[in-house]
Amino acid sequence: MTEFPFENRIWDEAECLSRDELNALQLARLQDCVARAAQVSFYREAFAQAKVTPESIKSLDDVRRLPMTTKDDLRDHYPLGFLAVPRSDIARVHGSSGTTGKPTFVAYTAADLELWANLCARFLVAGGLRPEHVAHVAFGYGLFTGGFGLHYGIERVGASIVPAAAGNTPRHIMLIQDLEPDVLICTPSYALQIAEVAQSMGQDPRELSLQFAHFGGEPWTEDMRVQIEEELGLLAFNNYGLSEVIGPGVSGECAARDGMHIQEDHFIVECLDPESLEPVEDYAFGELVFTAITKEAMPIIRYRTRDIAAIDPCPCECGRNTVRMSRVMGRTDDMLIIRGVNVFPSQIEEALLRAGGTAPHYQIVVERPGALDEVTLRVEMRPETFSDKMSQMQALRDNIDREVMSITGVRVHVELVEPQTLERSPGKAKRVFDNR
Ligand code: DLL
Repeated sequence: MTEFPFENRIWDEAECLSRDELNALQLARLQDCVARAAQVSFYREAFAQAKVTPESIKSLDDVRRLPMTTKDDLRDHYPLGFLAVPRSDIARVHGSSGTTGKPTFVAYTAADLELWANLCARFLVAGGLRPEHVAHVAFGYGLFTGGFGLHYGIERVGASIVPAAAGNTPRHIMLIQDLEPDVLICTPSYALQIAEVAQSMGQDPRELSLQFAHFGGEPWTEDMRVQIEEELGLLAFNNYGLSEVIGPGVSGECAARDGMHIQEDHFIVECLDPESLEPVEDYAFGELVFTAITKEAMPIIRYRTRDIAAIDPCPCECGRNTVRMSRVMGRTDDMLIIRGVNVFPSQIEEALLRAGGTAPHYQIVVERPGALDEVTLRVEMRPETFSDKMSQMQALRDNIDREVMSITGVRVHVELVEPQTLERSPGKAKRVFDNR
């Protein structure tokens, strides 16, 4: 038995359904979902083409007969062409930013918002949140689903909230010093920024009141978890979600911290080879595809997330029988192909943390000056290792180069930059600059 760092609690009995009960519930909900999705012209046409009706869905495997949905499909029906309910039934709209300038909107009925708060409450409780806690939310409150999603989840648990929102790091530190929250909620990269700014203000981040953290919204590595936990003196939990599917609350870690439980009574997950779209084996990495089977405003069918992760079907010691997803290794659209080799930014991050001696702030710049791709890895030095001695700097560069080579098989040009010179973001960190 794994020793849990705190008492294991379950928020909702539905999290512990047996596999048979869960499958029966998923099938009934999938049939309903297909009936509701037929209100959306995109799906109505796609169902007709694939000859699918709600009655023709006889087993969970039939999900594979349904059409897929991509971000481009949502964009093509901008702003709200995927609504399955009248506009007057919409209680709230959120959006995810895209590279095209216009966001992709997602809509919620009052019942969807109720469900969403419950889903967030589930993973927060699984990861140690209790009614007596104070939670500091440093996610943006706005179209981004992070702030409001987590906010109402915390409220549902009955804990108290400091809705600090994103940006102005010294102010976050002041609020944490004065209001003494137990739990920090933000992106993992922003947690590091909070630790760094606290240090520069003469505040040891380990001395702050924070005991737990729930991080999500961007990929991070296990080494990064170790580093954040050391720097801030807390226990960090991973949670995952995306706006198109609901926002945060799709999955999250329990006290065992061995994968994120997917909330399968509301989302059917598939893990597919992104090229062939055939299912991959259990534990193998593939693209996650989700069907949101209970959402009213925008039931989404087989949404291609572009997130690469693996699925572990084993029941967990915490009592939940839901499948668990691994950390997201990267996104198919984040994956760099360097001289023919696939490289994910998370692999570079792992190499940097292994090499040590630098701050966890980096940029990957890819260029093609001639026929070949060239990668420059710009890494910030730590103030204490920032040294004028050429020989020490060279040794550090060589070390990083060796680790990157051993993890990715690709040689990079390492550029060490002065502390505090790479741009910070209060939300998701931008790591890759592909100038090819
Ligand atoms: O980031 C929802 C969210 C907010 C989840 C706060 C957790 C906490 P989007 O802005 O639509 O929604 O971005 C979704 O972010 O497809 C992943 O690529 C990435 N992502 C989210 N959580 C994680 C995570 C929110 N824990 C996209 N690990 C997703 C890795 C994550 N990547």
